Amino acid sequence: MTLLTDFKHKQILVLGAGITGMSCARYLSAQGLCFTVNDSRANPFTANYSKQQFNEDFPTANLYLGQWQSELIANADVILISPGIDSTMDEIAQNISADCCVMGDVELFCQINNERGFDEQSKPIDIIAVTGSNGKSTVVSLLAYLAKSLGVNAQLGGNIGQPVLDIFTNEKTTVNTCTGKTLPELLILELSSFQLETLTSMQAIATSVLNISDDHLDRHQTMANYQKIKQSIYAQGKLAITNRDDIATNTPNHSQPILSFGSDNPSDNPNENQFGITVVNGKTTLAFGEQSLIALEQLPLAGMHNALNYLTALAFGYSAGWSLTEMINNLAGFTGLAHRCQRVESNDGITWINDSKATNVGATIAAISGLAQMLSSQNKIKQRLILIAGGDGKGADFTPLIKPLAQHVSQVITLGKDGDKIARLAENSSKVISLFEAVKVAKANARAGDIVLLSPACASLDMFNSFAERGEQFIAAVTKLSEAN
Ligand code: UMA
Ligand code: ADP
Repeated sequence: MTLLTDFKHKQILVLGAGITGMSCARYLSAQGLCFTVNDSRANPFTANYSKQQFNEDFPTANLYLGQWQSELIANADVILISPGIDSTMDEIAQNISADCCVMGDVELFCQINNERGFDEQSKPIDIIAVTGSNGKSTVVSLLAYLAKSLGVNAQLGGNIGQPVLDIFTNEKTTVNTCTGKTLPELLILELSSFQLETLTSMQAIATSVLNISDDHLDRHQTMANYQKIKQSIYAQGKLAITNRDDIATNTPNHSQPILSFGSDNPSDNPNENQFGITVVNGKTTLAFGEQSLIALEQLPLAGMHNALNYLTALAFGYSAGWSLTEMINNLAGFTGLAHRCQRVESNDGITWINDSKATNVGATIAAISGLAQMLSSQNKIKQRLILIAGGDGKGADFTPLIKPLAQHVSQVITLGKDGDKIARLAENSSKVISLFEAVKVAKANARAGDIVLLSPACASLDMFNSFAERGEQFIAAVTKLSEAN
């Protein structure tokens, strides 16, 4: 019996009515399955969606908003839970029956995808899967860019904001104009720790934990637990891609084939499959084993963290059988994603950098070190770095910031719920109540040539709807004050 045939006889409950929950609803509805949706918030929908629209789209589904429904949870045979919902919270955990199957949307996708392998008419979609504390979106987007350049019919999915079940929901309606096929041949999957918590059935070609630094400890409690959840990705792939600079990314399975990347010289032993950094004629260059690939100065994304992102993408492409030469030829065409260390236009001689996506300490350290490295390589020792940081720290330990702040940052301007905790770590800090004020204070203190970096080390949700909104407001403030010059 297939999973979906089995689902016909089950009470299915979708917990969460956000991006994920709605994609589950679309998928279940397209399969003609009955389901109920429950969200603890009174109005979880975005401005262009409503309860009335839900009832029109899914006339046979029930929708319960405003609180968790203990009876519904207790009676469910299958619960499809959104990643942002913690299944261990009392109101949920205490009501789930012992024989209820709790899974995430990615798990459901993978179980259905695996079943495609049992049917002679179909074939599972190949998957490459990326997790890590930072760089996931950059790496998967770079991979998707390379796939397109190489003519591979690939699709992005997962935490990047594209729920995977939509791939199957749209199967009958979306035809790729180049290939004439309805499904992609490859899914490039970004996975958060939340999604990994409910995932066990993925059978990927290759997986990677890019790096591990303190994040989401308000949910995962300890670093050991967070690391274990991240590492669970490796058991669900044939080949593991690990980071030699970060032992926390190692795979616990010692018999698994491994490719690795790191900022050191790669081993020239071809059996070790190492991507790394080497110096050729004085130029820092990406390399694979003894083969040098491309000088970093020819690539648009700066900083050692981005050099590692390039190497990871190459390692994934290599594991999927793509030509290294073709990938290298196309690497420079990818110019990066918004809100990740992006320069903001201004006419005041100050270099304003929007790194609003730095929602944890690791990302902010990478930004500070990358910019400090850039200043020193250009011999700009007199230029100063001013940091704007703060927001919702998600229970993080901020102390790893102490050293980079002392070494490279002349002033820290803090805001938001946990701004004070960051201010206490620096000698020269100022507290403000809005992002606009932060930009004003930075501008008053910066000289031409200085860098002002928004890299909050915190989530944005205490003051903004998203990191993107925070970044947009930063750009607007810089532009407004620049025009007033
Ligand atoms: N909800 C409750 N009660 C709660 C928590 C949530 O009712 O206590 C409801 C909310 O009202 C909302 C729904 O659950 O209606 C939201 O579910 P969700 O938080 O899982 O969010 P989605 O809209 O489904 O988006 C999720 C991911 N969000 C989170 O993991 C928090 C998105 O990642 C992802 O893009 C999307 O699925 C598609 O896969 C965002 C994210 O912030 C970008 N991820 C974190 C990160 O990158 O650090 C992990
Ligand atoms: P994620 O999807 O994991 O959040 P992003 O690519 O969106 O990763 O980048 C998030 C933040 O992390 C940005 O501030 C970015 O500059 C920084 N960053 C990107 N790649 C890395 C990396 N390899 N190591 C540390 N920080 C990184």
